[in-house]
Amino acid sequence: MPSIGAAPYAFDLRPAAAALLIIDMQRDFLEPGGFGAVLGNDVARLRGAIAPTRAVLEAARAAAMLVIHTREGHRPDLADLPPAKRRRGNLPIGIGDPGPMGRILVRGEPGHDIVPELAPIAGEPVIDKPGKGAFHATDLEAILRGRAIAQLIVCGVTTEVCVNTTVREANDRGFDCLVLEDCTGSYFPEFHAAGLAMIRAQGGIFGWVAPSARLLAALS
Ligand code: TIU
Repeated sequence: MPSIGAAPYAFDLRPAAAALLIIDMQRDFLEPGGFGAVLGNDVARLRGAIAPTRAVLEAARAAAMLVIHTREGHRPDLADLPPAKRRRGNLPIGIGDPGPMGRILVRGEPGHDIVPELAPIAGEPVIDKPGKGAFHATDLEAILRGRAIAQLIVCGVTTEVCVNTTVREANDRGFDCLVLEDCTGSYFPEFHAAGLAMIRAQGGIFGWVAPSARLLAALS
């Protein structure tokens, strides 16, 4: 069983029981003109996570590890968009409105797609999620249980929003989460640091945190 140096203590990886979960690496969050930019954020802050996540994705594929991708977004008729989520922020352009990459956070639109560097391949489930957490209103848990997955290697954006929400949901469902710090990102450096600190605090109250190089070494 490979032992991965992590905080707050070593993570014992069981590759056959582990899945790589890549959260919301979508053009709407990582490229100009999407939801992240509409919220007033500098999307360049997230792009540093793409290359390390790509390396982890290739290693997971080589190790025949289950890879799951998520996308935050809504039905074109917006029937699954809570009015509160739509209203939030009093934005001039919000979810469902036309933007430079199509309708913001709407399934099937270019901006909703995963960035090309991390595009899913055949056999990798893609979870379309209407919320911040990947377990809310999705079949993620059924897919994981069906494959006897107990450990999640977590990458994606943003650290304090969809990554943290998902890790907390996973933790309450009994999954062990290892979050790869350089494969996550936030528009706010201080929230990135705090989001990772909150996961590993109190003896790993929500999970473990490690640099991706440690996982790559364990898988090689
Ligand atoms: N705004 C922000 O930081 N994040 C989101 O809205 N969604 C995700 O984190 N995926």
